[in-house]
Amino acid sequence: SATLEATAPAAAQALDFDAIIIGAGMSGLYQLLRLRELGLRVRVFEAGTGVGGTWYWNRYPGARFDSESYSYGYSFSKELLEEWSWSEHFAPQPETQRYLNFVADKFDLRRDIQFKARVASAYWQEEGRHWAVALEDGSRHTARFLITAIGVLSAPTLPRFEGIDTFQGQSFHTARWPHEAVEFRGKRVAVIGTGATGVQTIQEVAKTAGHLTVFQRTPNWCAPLHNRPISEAEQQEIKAGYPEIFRRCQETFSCFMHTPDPRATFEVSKEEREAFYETLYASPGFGIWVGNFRDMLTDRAANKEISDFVAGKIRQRVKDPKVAEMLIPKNHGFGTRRVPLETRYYEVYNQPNVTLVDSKATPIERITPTGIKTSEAEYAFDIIIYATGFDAITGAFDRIDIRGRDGTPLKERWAHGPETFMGMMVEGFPNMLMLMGPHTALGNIPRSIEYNVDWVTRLLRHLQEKGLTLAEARPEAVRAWTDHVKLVGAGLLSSEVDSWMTGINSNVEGKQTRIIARYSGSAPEYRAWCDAVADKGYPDLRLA
Ligand code: N01
Repeated sequence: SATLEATAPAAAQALDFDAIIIGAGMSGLYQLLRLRELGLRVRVFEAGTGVGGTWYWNRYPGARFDSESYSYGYSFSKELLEEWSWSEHFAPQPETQRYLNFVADKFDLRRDIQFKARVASAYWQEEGRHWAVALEDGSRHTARFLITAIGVLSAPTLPRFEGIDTFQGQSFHTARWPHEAVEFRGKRVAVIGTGATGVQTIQEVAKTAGHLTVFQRTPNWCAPLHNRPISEAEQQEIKAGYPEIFRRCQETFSCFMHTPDPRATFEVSKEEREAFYETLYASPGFGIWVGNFRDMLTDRAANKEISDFVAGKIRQRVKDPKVAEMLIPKNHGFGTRRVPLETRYYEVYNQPNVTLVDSKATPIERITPTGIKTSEAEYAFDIIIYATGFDAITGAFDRIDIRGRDGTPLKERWAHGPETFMGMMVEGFPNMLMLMGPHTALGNIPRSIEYNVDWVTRLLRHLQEKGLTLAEARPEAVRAWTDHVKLVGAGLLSSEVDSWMTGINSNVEGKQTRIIARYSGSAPEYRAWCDAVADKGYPDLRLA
């Protein structure tokens, strides 16, 4: 019939590729490798000049892991695990970039990656069942499947300050840092923003800057990283222990090596509680955030206990009591936003070459040719660093003109918040698979990436084996998943706080209303949902 005609798939060989992957970060690289194993013709389009995604772009001073290096790398290849040695428990960005280049070389990935290729649009073609992808350079490419590997924090945002283009010194967004070294010695430097990025930048720049002025709008609760080099003995232990490390990451709530303590805060005595907090504060990594008492992020009184403890630490570490108070968050509890991990961050504010400015009390009014003007004073700078974050989770999607069936823009489909099936599929956007899309489990992200890539690969193998060419989430499945995501997000103290995790970005129009943008249930629970869908033969998808 005419209807059947109109939706008949194009012959595979008439399409440029079987799959187009957008992005050559950790998701895109691994997905390319897996799809090659299916014998598919794959092309990766990458905007940068090299592989690595987040670790390619974020070259700002002090950038490093907050996850243990050996829990963060890929787990899929024994050989790779054997060959690569991390030098520090929390590796610095240049090392991670080297690692991802090593992976790209080892698996000969570059021959299917086109660099300096930013995707401008992707339109679903119902007739022919494929995606038509256009790059910014005007070239066009077709593929049966479109796989987005565009990251969660990849669309950087600058403040909408007047005069931002008039500044005559050097200025950088941390996620668009130049490939050449920037010299701070003797310079007057401003950092705007005190999220995880700002904290890492500040503690590094403060070492050499002539004078550093930090513009803080909202203080965050930070905790010590306790990084150190990996000794030869530890290296051997780590390599022998990989199966155990990754087994543990599979079992924990958010794929870190740390997992919540099964006890509730007030089940233990005050002394025991304090001792536990002290131990966590003295331990490396995210233990104090994701290995704390199980009710820390749901019970207000429990959250106040740990917040008071960390506030006490800040008061001990910062000499000027007025500055210490400025650094203690007042509008949200510990852990309800992403906890930046730090190395002598608070001590920076005891240095004579560092000034903290409260840019909530005295807002930045404009950028001038020579510096920054607040409601109270004018400052002269040689360098301004914008550590102002990202249009998170949906931002990278919004920057591509993606249109599904009937030409519906994805942005429009998600106007009131994302609706997905398991964070990987969207109804009305057939054959589009998202890696780390909205409503997936975040946590220790590479663990989620590997899982999602494997799930997508299994689906594509299924289609291949059955001779099918279309997969689309059914509307009722999308509704069920979206409701589930909302349910597990309800009751979390973090859902009541403005942050990129709740979809807030003061610099982006339309991002002033909190949404549930991520999946906040446990990773094992997430995997159980997704596995069940595949095990049952994909009843939640329309396959054709
Ligand atoms: O971004 P952010 P980030 N005027 O959004 C301020 C991951 N990460 O790049 O809080 C003045 O957290 C803004 O102020 P406020 C990690 O998941 C990982 O730091 O909105 N200030 C805030 O202080 C992290 O959570 C690692 O009031 C303005 C800051 O800029 C995520 O990336 C390392 C402003 C933005 O903080 C994002 O972190 C680093 C304005 N107009 C990051 N606009 C590792 O694991 C924004 N701000 C290694």
